[in-house]
Amino acid sequence: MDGDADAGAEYNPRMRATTADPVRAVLIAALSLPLAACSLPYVPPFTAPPLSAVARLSDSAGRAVGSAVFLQDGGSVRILLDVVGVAPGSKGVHIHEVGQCDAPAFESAGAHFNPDKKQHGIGRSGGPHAGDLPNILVEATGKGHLEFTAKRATLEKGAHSLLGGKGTALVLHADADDMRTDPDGNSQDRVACGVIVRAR
Ligand SMILES: [Cu+2]
Ligand SMILES: [Zn+2]
Repeated sequence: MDGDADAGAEYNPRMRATTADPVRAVLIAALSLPLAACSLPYVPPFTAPPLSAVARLSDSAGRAVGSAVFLQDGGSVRILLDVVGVAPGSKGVHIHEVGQCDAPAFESAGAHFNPDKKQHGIGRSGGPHAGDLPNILVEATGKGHLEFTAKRATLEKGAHSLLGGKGTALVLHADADDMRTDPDGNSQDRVACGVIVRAR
């Protein structure tokens, strides 16, 4: 187990001004917020930070087009996704069941993360997949932001863990997810992908 002193140094707020890494900046900012579900606030070095993970998304040409932070929030996972340089519009985004992003088609990421063998689509009877997320709206500037709490996922151990077995990946699609068509909401091509990895 890592020493608490190390954890305190790693998340020292004074580092915020010097970091140039957007994932790290978002993570540090997020960890600085009080998390309602936590019984104790994160006070380095006295209490441990919540479990966290990150994904850096690359498109089919290998260009970096976004990043996501995953924070354990009680029995759920809070997800904060930012994309840049993406074609505008509403786009499907899901957690897929294999932590492997082989360009250009990203088929290596497999199907949607679905440990409970449900049907696809948020709000659909018989659904959703644990990896189903709302669509992200990408503005004309090519930027988009999504925040969502995945209630059927965890960063802890178990069948719903995003960090177990073959791992998982966050995948952005070309089109919107209709939230009713199996298996992928008719969201078309996989345009970007990032393996979800533990942040520390
Ligand atoms: Cu997908
Ligand atoms: Zn799905």
